[in-house]
Amino acid sequence: MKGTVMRSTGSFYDVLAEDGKKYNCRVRGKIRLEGIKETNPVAVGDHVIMDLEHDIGSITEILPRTNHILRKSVKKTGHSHVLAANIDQALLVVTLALPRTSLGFIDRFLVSAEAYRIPQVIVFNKRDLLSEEDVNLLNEYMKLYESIGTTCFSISAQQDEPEAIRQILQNKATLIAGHSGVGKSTLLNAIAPSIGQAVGDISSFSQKGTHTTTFAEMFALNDNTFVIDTPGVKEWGLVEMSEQELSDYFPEMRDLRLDCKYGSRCIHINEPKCAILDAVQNQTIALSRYQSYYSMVMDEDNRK
Ligand SMILES: Nc1nc2c(ncn2[C@@H]2O[C@H](COP(=O)(O)OP(=O)(O)OP(=O)(O)O)[C@@H](O)[C@H]2O)c(=O)[nH]1
Ligand SMILES: [Mg+2]
Ligand SMILES: [Zn+2]
Repeated sequence: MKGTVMRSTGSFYDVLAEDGKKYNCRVRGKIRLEGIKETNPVAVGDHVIMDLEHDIGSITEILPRTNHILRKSVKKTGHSHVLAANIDQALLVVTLALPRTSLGFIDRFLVSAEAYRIPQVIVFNKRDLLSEEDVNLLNEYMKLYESIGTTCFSISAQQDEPEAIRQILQNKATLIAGHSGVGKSTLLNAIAPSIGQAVGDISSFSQKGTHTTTFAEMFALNDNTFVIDTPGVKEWGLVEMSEQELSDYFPEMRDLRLDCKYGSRCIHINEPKCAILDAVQNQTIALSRYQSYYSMVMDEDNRK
């Protein structure tokens, strides 16, 4: 029988099978997708084949993935963790305060998703907590990200009816990501109360966040609409990519870089007649975006 992995605890998997029922499964034997060196062989969102014996399932095969999104292991073992597979869209929840999400973090996330050709959405949450000054900053950020083609929303998941966000989720499998405490689970509960995810307690909630959600879990909103709630991440390790490749994943650099004097060999750091550096100079490329680019190029850990 075919099914989709809805939840993984590392050794057990909840699989939503073709018959519409959920089964608790284990992995039988050694199954690995070819060329994958991740710590978890089976990820949320995977389409699998399972055998059923007395209501207990065993996953015997992982069907080919259309994509997967990785998070580098915290320990630098060279292994990565597959956060989810077969996703159509990645929605990043961010907050300007409590906790603060940096632009560097946002950019790393966008680049990771772009590298897998997964369309991105940013939700700026906790609008109710913002001062007038913060709102100005928020508007600036939204303008910046909309200008590079990212869909942005600003809401209070606690107070608003998130109808517009509900709409963009329709008929897709969407990964919900972001730091711990930004309100990912709160947002999903507002979108569909039946999800009933636990939400961080305000009294125990520190600025650092306390990891209320501990496993990635997929929920079906209807037959074709799925959302994946994930535990908060502190940092995104990038997929390994070459220096030349990186600017391909910045939409505002992608086309411009063809005009650099050194063409595809230019890494836009200090080369003469660099179209990217010129664009930063005349502010067609935002300085914050270039700074993110620069720190990623300089980050040895990401090099192939
Ligand atoms: N003021 C305000 N608080 C919010 C809003 N959304 C969420 N919160 C609060 O923020 C805290 C964290 O919310 P969660 O939904 O648990 O955050 P999370 O992103 O799922 O966190 P992890 O599961 O740890 O990754 C809770 O106390 C929520 O009540 C909002 O729009 N405004
Ligand atoms: Mg959560
Ligand atoms: Zn250049």
